[in-house]
Amino acid sequence: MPKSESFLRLDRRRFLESAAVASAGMLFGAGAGSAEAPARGLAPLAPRGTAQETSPADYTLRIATGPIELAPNRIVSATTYNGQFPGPLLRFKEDQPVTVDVHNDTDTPEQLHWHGEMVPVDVDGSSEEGTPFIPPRGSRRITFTPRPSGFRFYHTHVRAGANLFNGQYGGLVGPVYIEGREEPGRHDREVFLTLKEFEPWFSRGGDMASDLFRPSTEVAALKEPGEAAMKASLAKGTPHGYEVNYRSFTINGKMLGHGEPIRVKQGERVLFHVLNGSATEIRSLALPGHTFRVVALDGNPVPNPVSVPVLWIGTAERVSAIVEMNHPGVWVFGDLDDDDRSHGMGIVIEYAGRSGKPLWAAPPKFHWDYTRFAKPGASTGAPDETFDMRFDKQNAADEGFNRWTINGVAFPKDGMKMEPAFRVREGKRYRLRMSNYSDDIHPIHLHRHSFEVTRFGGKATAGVMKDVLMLPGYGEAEIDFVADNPGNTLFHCHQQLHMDFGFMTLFEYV
Ligand SMILES: [Cu+2]
Repeated sequence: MPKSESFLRLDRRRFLESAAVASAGMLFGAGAGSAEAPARGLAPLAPRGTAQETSPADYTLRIATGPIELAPNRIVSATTYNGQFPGPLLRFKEDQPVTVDVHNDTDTPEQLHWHGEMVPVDVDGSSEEGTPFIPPRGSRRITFTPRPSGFRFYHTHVRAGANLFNGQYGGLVGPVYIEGREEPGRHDREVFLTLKEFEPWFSRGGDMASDLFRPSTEVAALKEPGEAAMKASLAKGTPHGYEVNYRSFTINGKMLGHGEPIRVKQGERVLFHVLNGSATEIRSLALPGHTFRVVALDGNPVPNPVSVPVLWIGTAERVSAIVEMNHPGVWVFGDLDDDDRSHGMGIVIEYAGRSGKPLWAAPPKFHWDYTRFAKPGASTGAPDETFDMRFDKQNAADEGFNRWTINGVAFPKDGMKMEPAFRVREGKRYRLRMSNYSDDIHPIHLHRHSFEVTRFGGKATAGVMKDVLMLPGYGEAEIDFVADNPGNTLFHCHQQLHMDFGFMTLFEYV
């Protein structure tokens, strides 16, 4: 039985249990049933006895905190969907409406964001746009039409701030696959991998510089003022702003060597759908002796599927890549970073008939370049309007955390008070010309729309459609999107520390 069907059956049973609890509440009267009144300003629970409680949902997700076992004797407390990490793989069919019940068994309001899907504001899972919260000890039923096809995901969208149990630091991440009429690439089987760190802690170190991009994506006109601002701050005796580090690293919730290996046969073509579910980290992956034929980025088929020895995956990005299993052995499929890999960021690939200790070998040096997957020589039409976006870091300016600004404005922590900063009209094409005046890489994300990468690393490009883009340190990039999904639209850096401390803004349809 495909995985998704077993989840569906489980969900139906869970729904019946919760429906039984709800009717018991009715028998005991309003007093017992309404002990947990929704907090002020939150969407009320639907009235009892409506269709909402008499027809089962297609899927049920239950948000609750509990223990998850990353390895023997490494059991951590985390908030998850349905008591598991990652959350259940939800398989939808493009353009076929689904109903999802989301129960929140925690004491704090929740938001469930359908990342990469073109859903309305009411469903999207962003309070900044206007999505109602899932109340503490309450639930919310949503119905929407999944689109576009491809590899998407769902995750919490609440602010964590300095609380490392909240937001995406916990286990609230799960994969979504929307089946379209045509699936990219020829393959024998599919494997979903969710990369995620646990046990976060703060440090004062500056982030390590990374040379994952080529050609040199640094722009002197951005670097000089950025470095000068940092130098001035440190000269005043201000330490570096807080960064987050982790003690445990996992793929599909298990540290390297502690989950089931991926068992393969020689000659098999395995399509890996890799999701970086991290709150803050950029990840890399290599499989010794094998290459990855990248067929889709963020779930969208790429115009030019080419083979690469290494995958670089920014926070919230997805890569779908086919690996032809033609190098028999037992291998570590893991992160290039020795320290992260030795703390768990990897999974074992085991060929049939092979045994022994899994082997790792560092791949050749390789730089990541989105334009590699574009059609050579293709160009894109002119936008109707271009917005300039300048991103700045104010070192340790917000109670020891770096404050982030877009065109000089930090998004307020009480996001409800933000006036949309950008205005768009339905049907028009917009270009975002982004300049990063900081040394950090920013995985920028636009909600409810896909965008086309139109300039990267100083090169014009076309045809690569994404919903997250790693903007290099002191780098520039341009992305175009068509305003085709009316309603407030959130734009933010997907690095949790950055979005929580200002790196967000709103687009408004007028
Ligand atoms: Cu960022």
